[in-house]
Amino acid sequence: MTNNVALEKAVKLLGNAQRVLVFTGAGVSAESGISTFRDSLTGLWEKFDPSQLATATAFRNDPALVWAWYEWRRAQVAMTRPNAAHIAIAALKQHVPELTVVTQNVDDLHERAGSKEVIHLHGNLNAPRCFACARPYPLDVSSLNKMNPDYLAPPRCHHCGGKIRPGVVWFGESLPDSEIRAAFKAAENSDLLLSVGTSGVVYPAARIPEIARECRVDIVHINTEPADIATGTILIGRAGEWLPRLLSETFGNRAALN
Ligand code: BV8
Ligand code: ZN
Repeated sequence: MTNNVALEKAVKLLGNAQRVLVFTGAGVSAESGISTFRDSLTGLWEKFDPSQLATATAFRNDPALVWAWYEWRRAQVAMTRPNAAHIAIAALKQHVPELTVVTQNVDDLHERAGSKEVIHLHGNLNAPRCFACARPYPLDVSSLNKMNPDYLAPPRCHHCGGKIRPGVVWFGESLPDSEIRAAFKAAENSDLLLSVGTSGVVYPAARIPEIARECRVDIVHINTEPADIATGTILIGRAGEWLPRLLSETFGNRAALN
């Protein structure tokens, strides 16, 4: 299916949709300059495999290395801006009766583009907590290291002296119950799933398009690569290009601006 045929189909689906679920992965933040997991991490982190760093074991073994990686990522996010894809997703709210945004990303770019009540399945970089007593730790932006530290001892909990860890869900950790339930419920009850910039390899988040398919929900994928597992309508290309186009073709020219 060529992109023009796929776009025509997607316009029809979005134009008729009452309950839309947008499900995003690292690809939606790529055009803001945030490295995805699949392409080699830029700069300091080329030599590490992210799934080896995004674990509690890695943090136990080398807390300063893991904390430095997350602080580098937090600085990357703080120094960039939402891109046209985040802005179009936020704008969608004005055009569809019911919109749910579920993300695997740990950045706050959806919120900074204007999306409200974003469901973060894998936590977020701005909510660190104590590794020992789980109390939240107040991180202010000024503590962001703009340099590329490759070694940064994590701060200590004011309450128990435990190491502070990033507020994300690591591999091998359970996802927050209410978030994953809300996401699965939306996947069952929506009439259109827009899956944007995700390779669909990480579970249980990757169940979302599967549940949608099992419940006969129409699915539109937007991805720079033709994901072979994808079924439904596939727009191959950048989310920052195709999402605004999809909205303006469906709702008129200024639709994609929030
Ligand atoms: C758990 C936070 C169990 C941290 C992340 C089956 C069931 C349950 C678990 C498993 C299972 N099979 C395997 C597992 C274990 C594991 C897993 O799924 N492993 C994978 C690797 C096989 N899952 C877990 O460990 C989960 N925990 O299930 O616990 C349990 C049970 C009982 C008791 C205790 C525990 C936890 C998973 C969460 C891990 N945390 N993130 C951090 O960020 O550091 S995952 C992280 O990787 C992201 O959040 C995201 O989810 C994933 C990366 O995927 P994407 O977002 O899709 O990004 P990716 O780079 O892969 O792809 C980008 C895509 O965008 C590409 O397709 C590219 O083509 C496209 N793209 C690029 N540019 C653009 C674009 N598209 C459009 N426009 C562009 N410009
Ligand atoms: Zn503590």
